[in-house]
Amino acid sequence: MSEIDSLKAQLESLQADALNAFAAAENLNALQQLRVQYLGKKGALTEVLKGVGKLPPADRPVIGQHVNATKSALAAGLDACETTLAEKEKIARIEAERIDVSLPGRTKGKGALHPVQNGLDEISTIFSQMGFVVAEGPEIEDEFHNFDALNIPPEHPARAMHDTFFVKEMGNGEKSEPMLLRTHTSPVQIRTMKRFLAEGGEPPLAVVAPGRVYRCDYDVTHSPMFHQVEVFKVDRDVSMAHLKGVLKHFLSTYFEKDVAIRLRPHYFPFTEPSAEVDIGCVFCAGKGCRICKGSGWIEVLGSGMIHPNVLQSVGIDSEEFSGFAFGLGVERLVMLKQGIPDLRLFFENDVRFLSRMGVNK
Ligand code: 2NM
Repeated sequence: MSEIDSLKAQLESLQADALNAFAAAENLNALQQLRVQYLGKKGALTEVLKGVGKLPPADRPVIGQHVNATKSALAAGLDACETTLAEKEKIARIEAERIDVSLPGRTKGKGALHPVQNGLDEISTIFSQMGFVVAEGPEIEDEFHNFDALNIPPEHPARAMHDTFFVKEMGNGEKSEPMLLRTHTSPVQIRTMKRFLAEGGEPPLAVVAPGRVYRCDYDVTHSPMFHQVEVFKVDRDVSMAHLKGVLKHFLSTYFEKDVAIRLRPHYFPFTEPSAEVDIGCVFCAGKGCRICKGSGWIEVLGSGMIHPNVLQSVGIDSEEFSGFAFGLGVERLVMLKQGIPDLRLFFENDVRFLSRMGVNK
């Protein structure tokens, strides 16, 4: 065989081997290695080209054409295999990353309003819809606003250490004054009446004061921190009849049904006369059950006509004006409305309770 025929045969068999190898490559990496192996600087084709140099110059262009044709064939084969493999790898990757877009999303748990906070909002809203103005005040109080102004004299049992949390005295030296955590929201009422008058206001004045209060008391039915709403209205000729009307409307709105109410004589230092208020049992409709201890009535709040001393202490003429006032415990009302059996559930922060009783707004 002539030198030129031998080279042609080498090129043909190289091309056949290469195209077979390309087709058999399993992935792009393997194909890249084959590209180097056949077309690289030290590759198989370069090896054949070394033989061309030994040919007589006249034969070189002929074999040159063959070499170029082989080169093109290999490049075309590589490109075709590369396209196929790239497509195959893409499909494999998509398969591996397949997700079920119809699955429900993973959401973060949504927070909810604490049932007591919600009760506080519901109660305040009912009163503001009746025209009472919502007022807030400090939780750390002085003895004047928490006690003296409310006709609670220094020797009154409510001022004893066992009921009130005292905090560090305010001020320095001679002018220091005992400070305490408010035991009710009445000091807010006192502050509001004083501010209203100082700004030149004149009754009528109707205020609802929601907020946290503190008493040194802890058992099954008492928490050292709880929530109160206190309400008052001062005007000319305000009477117990107005008190009863507001209570009846409030309690029927809150419990979402026509509830019976009953006033029983009682004593509070800041009201005279004073009354405790019962509602017809919301569980047995007055027939008598475990919740109302067979009486058919449940005590829900304390009330009365604001004591003349209280009106005078804020500068309201008790000869000209009168007022009703009442105060309620929010936890107790929420327990009755939602059927919550134990006060402590409100403060344990058990997520099972909170997610069941929490309110989404
Ligand atoms: C109660 C019972 C009776 C009351 C009195 C006042 C104020 F400041 F206007 F005089 N606010 N709330 C009051 C009256 C509170 O809670 C059981």
